[in-house]
Amino acid sequence: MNIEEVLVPDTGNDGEMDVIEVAVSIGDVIEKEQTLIVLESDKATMEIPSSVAGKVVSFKLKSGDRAKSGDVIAEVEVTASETTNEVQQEKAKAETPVIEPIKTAQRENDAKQPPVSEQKNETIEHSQTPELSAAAVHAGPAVRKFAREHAVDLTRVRASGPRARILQEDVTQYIKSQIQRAQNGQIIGAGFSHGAVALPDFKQFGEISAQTMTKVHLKTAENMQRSCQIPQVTQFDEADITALEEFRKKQKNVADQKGIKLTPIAFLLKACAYALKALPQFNVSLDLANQHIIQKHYVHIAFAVDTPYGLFVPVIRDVDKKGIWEIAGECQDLAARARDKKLLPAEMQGACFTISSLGAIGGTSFTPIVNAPEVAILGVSKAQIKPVYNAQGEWQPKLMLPLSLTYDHRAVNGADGARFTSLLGNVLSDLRELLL
Ligand code: CAO
Repeated sequence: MNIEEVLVPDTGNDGEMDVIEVAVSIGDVIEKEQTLIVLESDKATMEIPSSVAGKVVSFKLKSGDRAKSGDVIAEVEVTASETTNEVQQEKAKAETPVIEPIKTAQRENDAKQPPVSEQKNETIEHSQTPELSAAAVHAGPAVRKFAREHAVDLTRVRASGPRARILQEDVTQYIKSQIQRAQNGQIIGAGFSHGAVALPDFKQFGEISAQTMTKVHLKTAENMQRSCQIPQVTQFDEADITALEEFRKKQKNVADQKGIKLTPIAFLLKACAYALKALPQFNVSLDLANQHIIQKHYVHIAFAVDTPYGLFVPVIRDVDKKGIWEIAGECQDLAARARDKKLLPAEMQGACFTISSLGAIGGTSFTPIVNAPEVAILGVSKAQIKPVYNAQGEWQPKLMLPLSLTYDHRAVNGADGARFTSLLGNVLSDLRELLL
């Protein structure tokens, strides 16, 4: 077993330099000239390649250390072809690659590059698992830095430089192609890199396992992240649904005869349709590219369905034109098919507004996220009996339903937000309003 020490070569720098990156780990099988570490002085950054090929058996430096010419970087168990007789050592020395510092000017230039997020949407493809580690690819520190800043996994980038070296143009080209694919709808999960958090190695804290995210999960996460960029405000209110619940319970026999489960969601859908008609500024989408407000003259409302496969959001069309039984029946059918994964894509499209009802589960309030390009969403929490002071100066037990209306503040102003929940409260506390 031939173990050789790989040293920091003569870099032309007298003093110590910072180790800013360690590109291999103990146990890695490396090739000759593969980058081991990246050193940085106040003038330049340079990658230090290995002078031998083999297996790394020990590593003497870590990120944050300081190193100078002659310091041992690693011990490598050299492969058979890399024998250590003196002649070959001399040959190896002669072949030691020239260390070319990346000029500070170039690094500054790199730093001046606007992040891709400012140029176009950032993209990452999540569907494949890289076989190589990023450390094993051939790329200079400036390119690695550029890739890191743009959340690009270098193992996915095609190299066009000499000896399969990845150039900055290759990374730029990769980003462009990913943007193109994302715009063509070829990538699910595109856009995650915006605000992405660099993950630590969780194994250092304890046992972990990982499972691949489902397409539903990825799509939901992507939509949520995109929607979170909207400036949105949540308006809280409570509706007195004491009378509504009495009425609903009285309908139990009729409901049984019809084979329909009548739950609060049907009334909520109807009340929201009423409010969308009364306050049409909530029934719009913003077309900012063309500076248009698109007013919808139909009232299609989506409702979130919790399923073991993730969140599905089917849409009930023309809610304003339908009666409570029809709405309740459709709701039941769509929710059942969502849980069986049998919804058609068209049944999840075209909504003007969404309801997210967590009332059957619990909670006093929450802040739902607007489902763009819709401009508002109603969150519903668990109804509870509370003492309410009435106009006659008496405390009365009332069943109060918590409402959380989140709206896109670019489309709707705060006063209208309060008007919407207040109107909903009136309608839900006295269904006769719906007749007016
Ligand atoms: N307060 C108190 N009780 C409520 C309630 C509320 N706000 N809403 C429903 N309930 C009651 C119902 O009346 C029913 O009780 P009864 O059988 O005694 O009448 C019970 O809770 C179960 O209701 P349900 O869940 O079967 O029916 P639903 O029509 O209210 O809800 C659906 C349907 C599809 C909205 C719901 O099943 C669901 O999936 N909710 C989760 C939505 C979700 O995940 N949102 C988060 C999205 S991310 O923001």
